[in-house]
Amino acid sequence: MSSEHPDLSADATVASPPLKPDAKENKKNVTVIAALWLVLTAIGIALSIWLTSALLPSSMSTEMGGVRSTVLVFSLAAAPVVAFVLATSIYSLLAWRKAPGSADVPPPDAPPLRGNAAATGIWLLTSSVLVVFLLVWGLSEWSAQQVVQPNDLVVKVTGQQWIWNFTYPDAKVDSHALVVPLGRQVQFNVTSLDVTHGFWPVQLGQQVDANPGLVTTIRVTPTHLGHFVVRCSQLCGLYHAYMYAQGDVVTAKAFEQFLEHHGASAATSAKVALLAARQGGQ
Ligand SMILES: [Cu+2]
Repeated sequence: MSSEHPDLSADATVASPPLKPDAKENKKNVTVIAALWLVLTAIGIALSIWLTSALLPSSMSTEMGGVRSTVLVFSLAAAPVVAFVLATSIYSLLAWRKAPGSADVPPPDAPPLRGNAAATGIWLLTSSVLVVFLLVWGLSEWSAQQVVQPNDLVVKVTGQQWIWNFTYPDAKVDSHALVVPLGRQVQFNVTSLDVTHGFWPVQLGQQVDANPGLVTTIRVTPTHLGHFVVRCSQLCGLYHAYMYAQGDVVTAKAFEQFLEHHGASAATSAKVALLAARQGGQ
């Protein structure tokens, strides 16, 4: 036993004074970690740009554009921080692990951070700048989404197990598909007939709970023609996963035809769609 294990009874390692860190060795450590940090930051930036584009739903509204740019900016801001943690961790694991058969003598420690004004100052300043920047960005995005446009189109959204119903009160039209005109702000008044559901028109970039006995409002301004998906984002029972509806962003003319097709009079359809035409430039 004693030949295989070092004799710790004498406690020579602990008792001996700490070794002075080698200045040259420290410089090498800092240089390698900095190089590793730069490489990992570059990878993090590339991944942020690629994954934001590849994984997030496409943007079909002003709000979804804001969501995508916010995720991108937050990922870019996080990339150097994550890279720094990874660079120091990876280097520590590789450079300072105990080699097989080597003595149980720990390597000399670097100078302590306590009392190191430069290191703590940079740490504090970087954290503060990052937090304030992200706070200001988040608040300005949030306030931009609170702006109410004149002549917005009101759509009442009602969830029930396990379908969505969309009502256009101005045209007195009901539909199981959500059709909205391009370029005109839509105000969704969201509620539920039974349990809590989650109204989530995915590519429009907004999401809100549909609560029984309560009306919650969100707004979007569609910017692209095409299909989108309406999903339920709250677990609402057995067929929750199948609670989705088709959504379409259409021109003002097509919106008028949709209203007419669903029972609105020609005059009413034209009146509601003309508002869309005036504001959306269709
Ligand atoms: Cu659900």
